Amino acid sequence: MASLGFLLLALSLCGVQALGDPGPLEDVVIERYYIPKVCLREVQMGDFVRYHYNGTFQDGTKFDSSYDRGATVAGVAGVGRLITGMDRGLQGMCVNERRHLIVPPHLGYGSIGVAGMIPPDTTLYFDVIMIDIWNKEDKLQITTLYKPERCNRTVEDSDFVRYHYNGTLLDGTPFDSSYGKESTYDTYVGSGWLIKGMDQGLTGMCAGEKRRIVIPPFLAYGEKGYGTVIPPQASLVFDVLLVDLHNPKDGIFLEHLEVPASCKRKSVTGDFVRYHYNGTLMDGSLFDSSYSRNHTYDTYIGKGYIIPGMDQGLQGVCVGEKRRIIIPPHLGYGESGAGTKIPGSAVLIFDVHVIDFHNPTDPVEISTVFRPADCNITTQDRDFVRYHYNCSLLDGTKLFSSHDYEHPQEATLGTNKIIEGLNNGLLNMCVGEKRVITIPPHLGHGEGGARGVPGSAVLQFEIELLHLEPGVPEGYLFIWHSEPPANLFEAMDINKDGEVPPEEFSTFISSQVAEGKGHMMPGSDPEKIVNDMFQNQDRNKDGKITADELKLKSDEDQVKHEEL
Ligand SMILES: *[C@@H]1O[C@H](CO)[C@@H](O)[C@H](O)[C@H]1NC(C)=O
Ligand SMILES: *[C@@H]1O[C@H](CO)[C@@H](O)[C@H](O)[C@H]1NC(C)=O
Ligand SMILES: *[C@@H]1O[C@H](CO)[C@@H](O)[C@H](O)[C@H]1NC(C)=O
Ligand SMILES: *[C@@H]1O[C@H](CO)[C@@H](O)[C@H](O)[C@H]1NC(C)=O
Ligand SMILES: *[C@@H]1O[C@H](CO)[C@@H](O)[C@H](O)[C@H]1NC(C)=O
Ligand SMILES: *[C@@H]1O[C@H](CO)[C@@H](O)[C@H](O)[C@H]1NC(C)=O
Ligand SMILES: *[C@@H]1O[C@H](CO)[C@@H](O)[C@H](O)[C@H]1NC(C)=O
Ligand SMILES: [Ca+2]
Ligand SMILES: [Ca+2]
Repeated sequence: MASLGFLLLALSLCGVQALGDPGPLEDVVIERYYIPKVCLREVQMGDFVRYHYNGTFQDGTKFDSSYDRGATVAGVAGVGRLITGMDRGLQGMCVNERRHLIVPPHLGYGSIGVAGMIPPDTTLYFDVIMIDIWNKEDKLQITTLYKPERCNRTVEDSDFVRYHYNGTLLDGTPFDSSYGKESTYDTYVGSGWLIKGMDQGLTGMCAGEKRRIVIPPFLAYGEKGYGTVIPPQASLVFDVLLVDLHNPKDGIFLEHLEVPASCKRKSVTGDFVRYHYNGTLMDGSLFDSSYSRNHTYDTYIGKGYIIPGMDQGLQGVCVGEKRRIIIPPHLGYGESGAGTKIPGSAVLIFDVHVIDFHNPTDPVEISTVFRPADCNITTQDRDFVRYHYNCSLLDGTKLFSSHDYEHPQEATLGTNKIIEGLNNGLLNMCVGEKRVITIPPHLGHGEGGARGVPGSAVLQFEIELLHLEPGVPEGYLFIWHSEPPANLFEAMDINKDGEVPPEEFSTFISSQVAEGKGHMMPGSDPEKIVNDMFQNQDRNKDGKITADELKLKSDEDQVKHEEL
C-alpha cells in the first residue's frame, strides 16, 4: 500500500491529469505545488493545524471554501477528526506550503456523501494552504538573533522592561509592531501584564539583545484570539529587541572604572563637585555630555540639586576618579523622562570623570615637601617674600608658573595682593622650604573663576620660598626693633644746628638700619621710603625737621610709638 501510494504521488507530480481517467484512486493524491524555502516544522499526527482551503468537484465547481466563512479552519491532523483524505493530505506540510489534494470517495464522504452538498461516491479536490502548526507538547521556541558582548544583567520576574517588537503570525502576517509608535513597549515581566509566552520569552534577555520568540497559542491568546488581528489558536512570532531593563527595587549600580592610587579624601554630602560626564541610555545612545559644552558640571552633592541617583552616585568619589553610575528611572527622570532624549522609565548610564571637589568649609591644605634643617625664621603677616610657583588644577592641567617670567613672584603678605589661600599658604615658611598648597575656590578665585581659572576650581600651587624680609605693620614705613634712642632729635641732628635736613635724616635712618636697630618697609625703593618718612615729619614743609615737629608727631599717635 505504501509503495503504491508513493507511486501515485510520483505520478501526480508528473501530471496525472494528462493520463486521462486512471480509474478509482487507492489513496490521496498530493501535489506539493508550493514549498517555502524555510520549513521549520512539518505537520505530524496529533498536531493542531490552521489552514485555508477551497474544495471543488472534478468539473471545478466549488462545494466549500474556508474563505467564504472568512476564517481559517482549525483542527487536529491525523487523529480521525477530519475526513481521512484530509488527515493524510495534511501530513508533512510546512507553514505557507500549498497543496493540491485529490481525495477518492472512500477517503472522503464515501457512498453516502453530504446531503445537499456532496453527492455519493464523489472524488473531492482540495487546494490547501497551511497557516499554523502547533502541538500541546510545544514549548516556547527562542532563537537568539543578537547578543551583546556585555551582558551581565538579564531580565527576571518583576523587572520592568522597555522593548521594541515586530509581531507576526506563523505565516508571516504582521499583526502588531512597536515601531512607528514613537516609543518602546514598556511593561513589567512575570506580573501578569503580558501573555505567558512573552513573560517566558523575555526572561533572561539582556539590554541590546535581539530574540525571535515563537509562542504557541496556549501561551498566547488561545482559543479566543485577539480582536480582528489574532485569529483563534494562532501561534505568534515576536522579534524582540530589549532596549532597557531595571527593577523597581533597584538602587544605583556603580562600576569603578579608574580610581587614582592615592585618594586623600572621598566626597561626602555637602561637597561641591566639578565633573565631566557622558550620559547614555542602555542602548548606547548619548543623551547628554558635558564635553559638548566644554565645561564641567558643577554642583553640590547630596542636597537634592541633581537627580537622586547622581546625588548618591557621586558620594565617595576621589579627585580624578572615573566611575560609571547606572541609575534606574525612579532615581532618575521617572516615568515621564526628560526632554526629547530621555524616554520615560529609562535607565541612565553616566560615565563620570571627577575633576575636583571641595567643601565650603575647607581650609587651605599645606603639605611640606622640603623644610631646611635650620628653619628658625619663618614668614609672618606683612613680611615681604619672593617665591617660585607652579599653579595647576587638580586634574594636572597647568595654569601658570613663575618660571615663565623673568623674575620670581614677589609679594607683601597680608596686603590682599594675592588670593587669600595662597597668602595663608605662604605663612610660617622659611627660605628654602618647598610646599604644595591646595586652595579651595572660596579662598581662591571663587565661583566666577578668573582669566584661565574655571569657576569654583580647586587650585594646587607648588611653592618654593626664595627670600624673606620682615615687614612693618600696616601704615608704617619703618619700625624700631627695640626702644628708639632716648633723645631722638639730638641723635638725628648730626651737626647740632637744631635742624634736620633730608641729608641728615637719610644718613641717620641708614645707620640705624645698618646697626640692626630697626628696618624699613620691605619691597619698595628705600630712597623713596626715606623721602616719604621725611615728608611725614616735616609738618610745615620747609625742607627741614625741627624738634617741635618731631615731638608733635609722636604726641599725636602714641600707639605708633615704634615709628618715628
Ligand atoms: C481559494 O480561492 C480563492 C478565490 O479564488 C483564492 O484567492 C485562494 O488563493 C484559494 N486558496 C487556495 C488555498 O488555493
Ligand atoms: C557588570 O560587569 C562589570 C565587569 O564586566 C562589573 O564591574 C559590574 O559590577 C557588573 N555590573 C553588574 C550590575 O553586575
Ligand atoms: C522590525 O521591523 C523593522 C522594519 O522591517 C525593522 O527595522 C526592525 O529591525 C524589526 N525589529 C526587530 C526587533 O526585529
Ligand atoms: C570647545 O572647545 C573646542 C576646542 O577649544 C572648540 O573647538 C569647540 O568649538 C568648543 N565647543 C564649544 C561648545 O564651546
Ligand atoms: C566621554 O566621551 C568622550 C568621547 O567618546 C571620551 O573622550 C571621554 O573620555 C568620555 N568621558 C568619560 C568620563 O567617559
Ligand atoms: C637656628 O637655630 C639653631 C639652633 O636652634 C642654630 O644652631 C642656627 O644657627 C640658627 N640658624 C639661624 C639661621 O639663625
Ligand atoms: C615648577 O615646575 C618645574 C617643571 O616641572 C620644576 O622644575 C620647578 O621646580 C617647579 N617649581 C616649583 C616651585 O616647584
Ligand atoms: Ca642739623
Ligand atoms: Ca619743617
